[in-house]
Amino acid sequence: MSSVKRWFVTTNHKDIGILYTITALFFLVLGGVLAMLMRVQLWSPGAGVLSAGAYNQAVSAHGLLMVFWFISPFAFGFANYLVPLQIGADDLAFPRLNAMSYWAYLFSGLLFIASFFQGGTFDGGWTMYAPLNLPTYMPNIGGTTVVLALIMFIAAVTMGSVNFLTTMYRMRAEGLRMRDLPMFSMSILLTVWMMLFAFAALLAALMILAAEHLFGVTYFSAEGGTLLWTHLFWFFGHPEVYIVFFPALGIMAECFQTFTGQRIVGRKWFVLAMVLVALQSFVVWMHHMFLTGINLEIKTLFMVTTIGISLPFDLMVFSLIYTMIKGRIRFTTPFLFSLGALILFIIGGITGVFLGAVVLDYEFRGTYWVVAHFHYVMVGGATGLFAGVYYWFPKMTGRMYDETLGKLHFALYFVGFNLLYFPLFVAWETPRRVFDYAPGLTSWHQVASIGGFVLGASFLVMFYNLFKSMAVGEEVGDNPWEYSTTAEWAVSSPPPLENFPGKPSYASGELSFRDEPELTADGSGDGKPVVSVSPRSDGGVASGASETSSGPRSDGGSVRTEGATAGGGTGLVGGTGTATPAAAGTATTHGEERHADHASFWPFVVCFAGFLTFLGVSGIRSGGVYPGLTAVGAVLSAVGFVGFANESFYVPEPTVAEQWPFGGVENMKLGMWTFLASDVVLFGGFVGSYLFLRVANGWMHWHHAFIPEAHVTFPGLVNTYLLLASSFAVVLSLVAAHRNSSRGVVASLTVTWLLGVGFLINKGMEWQHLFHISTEAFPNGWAVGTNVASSTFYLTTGLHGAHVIVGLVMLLYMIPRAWRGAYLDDDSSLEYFGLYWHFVDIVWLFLFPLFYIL
Ligand SMILES: [Cu+2]
Repeated sequence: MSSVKRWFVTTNHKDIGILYTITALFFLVLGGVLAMLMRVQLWSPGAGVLSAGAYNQAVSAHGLLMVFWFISPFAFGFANYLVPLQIGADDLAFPRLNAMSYWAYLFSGLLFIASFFQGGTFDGGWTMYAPLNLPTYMPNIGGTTVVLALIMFIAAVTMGSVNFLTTMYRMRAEGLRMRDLPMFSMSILLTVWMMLFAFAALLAALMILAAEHLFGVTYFSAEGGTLLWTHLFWFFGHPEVYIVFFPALGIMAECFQTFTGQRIVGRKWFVLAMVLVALQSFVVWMHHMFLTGINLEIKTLFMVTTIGISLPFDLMVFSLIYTMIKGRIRFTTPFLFSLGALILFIIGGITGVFLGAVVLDYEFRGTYWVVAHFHYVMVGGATGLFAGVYYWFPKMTGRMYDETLGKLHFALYFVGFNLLYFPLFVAWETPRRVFDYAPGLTSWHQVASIGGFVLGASFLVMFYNLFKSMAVGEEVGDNPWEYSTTAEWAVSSPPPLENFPGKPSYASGELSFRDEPELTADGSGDGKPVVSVSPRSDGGVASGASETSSGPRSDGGSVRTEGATAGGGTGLVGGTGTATPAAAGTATTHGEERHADHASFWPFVVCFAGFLTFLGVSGIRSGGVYPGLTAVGAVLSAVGFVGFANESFYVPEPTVAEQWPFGGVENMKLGMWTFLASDVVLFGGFVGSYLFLRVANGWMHWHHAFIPEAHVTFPGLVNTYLLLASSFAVVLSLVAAHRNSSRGVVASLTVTWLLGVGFLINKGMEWQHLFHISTEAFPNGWAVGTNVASSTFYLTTGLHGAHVIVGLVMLLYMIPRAWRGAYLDDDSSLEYFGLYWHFVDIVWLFLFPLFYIL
């Protein structure tokens, strides 16, 4: 395969990790250039380098690009590359979905860049507050494109989250308990859990916003609408802080262990604290809304939860500090970046408590105090990720970076960062997001601007170092770090395509590799055993250090054999270190063969088609090339999905793996569960918005003033029966499959399909009728944008209808297959479809009373 083509078709997690990392660095540079433009403008009051409008665009694009397109995808690059290695898996659970996640991410970023050329990009700030985010204040097509780009980005995040959760729960090496996950993998686990729910809430907000731009619905311009936006946004936005920071924390913990030769002190408590923060992050969002009219009792409650979240963080900080005190520090570049991240985070955390307190927040809100605090936390997180760049560079490239240049990068970075942001605490009276300020603050801003340029320049050193080292750096073996212990260091650098020589196992208490009969594509298997043994232990234990190796291992450190009786230990090779490079070589060759038929072009096609479609939709109301683009994109999407669905793509599930607590659940089923969990939050966002707006507009007033007489219960009731009957038909298809009756399966699926189509026809007739009523109160019909009630009705039931349509499309794929006799031996596809279909029905059971009866 040619090397260019390889990157377009790869589904291997390591390749995708590299693609994610490089793409994220590209967006870092883009966001960084915008930031430098801002610092030039702020050199002196009224500098006049940027116009007010251009400054607003620079601020907004910088924030959005850094928060969404740089920092989390950068962490996802490491996660893709390392999590399967750390947990002993061959790849992620759904490799094609993983590739699709990357391409959706890339094309969403390109969509963002396209927005700059559509008369101006989004200029309402990265928090996108209503009503500034509405077309009234942002008539540019570019503003709409950014909303669509974010929606596409969330699609990427959701695919990634579902994939990582399934992988980490179902594909761990034998004997690796959840609590013993290496710190980085643990941090990614918690990150993707938070992502799954937080981004679904943002998706609800953005879908509504897109509908305001494209169909003229009124949510955020209605009574209570601006407050609704802040609720939706910050329910996502606060967890996002930890989504950004957790991967960095995981890398810091790994680096602290490796470069102090000391296991994290109180590892169990550290992990517990992270879990607490992840949970608590969802109940603190209102501290962003202390200046609204929410009553003081609720504000106080949220002050308590907010300041309370600093307690588990204190525990983590002390645990890291004690790890340094107890260990012997080696001041390598990754350690320096980890330590720097810790220092920045401590400053960011302390200054954040000021903002979490209601009274102080009244003073600091909307000032540069917030800017400085926020950057100490977020860029503190980025600092931890740069530790990861240096830490894993030898693993990814097989070569060592230049330590002197690495330290120079750190020195410039750390000095530049503090010169940039510390003065902003002093100059805190500068108003946020404004391109001018009072003359008395000039000198502080000039120091900050100089710091900004030093910080920017420090990356030139990094890029030079990495490029040079990739070519001529000293070659390193498997493990250049004396005390690193996680499993990625037990394989060669860079790792072979299939990761491990044989089956990784922790059953003996240490990492070893089982003989594994090589599987052929159909899974029947036979062939030469691959033997390799490495005397390493799990992540979390820095057993090389004399302090720890002498004492008994406690809690998270030791790996016991939980449920490891499976296989009875046959073929397990003992724990003496006789790693065989030859065996690893065999595995590599073999891996390439197997990898070849694990390539797929369709993820790229589907996401490129999505890019065209979204770009077309952004300007569809303004005509020109846009409607044509939309049509081309839609056709190509259909081709892409059909190609994707019909491609034979074989991913074996591991035969022996640690799968607590999802042992009896197949990967697909767990994937479907986690996806539906995020879908629950999406619908929750829509239903919550409806309830919020209805209360804000008067619960009963809503019915009398906004809804016409013609809106009756009957069509909704008919639809309830149709959907319930269709769910029953899906159950019958499973019964038929058990009875080995393919005609039965076809018949019941067809009935399901017909009932679903009936549902849509009935709904279409109802809508058609409502659109065209002509009464005294609604002379022009009751259309999507007529009022807030019609908006919530059409949009929420429309989202549900779209779910029905997706289900019907799935049926169109399944019915012909059932006709050819599929699903009789293996009815799991019927079951997964059933999960989805029943979910859609259950949602309707909530929507029906809310929108037709109450
Ligand atoms: Cu917050």
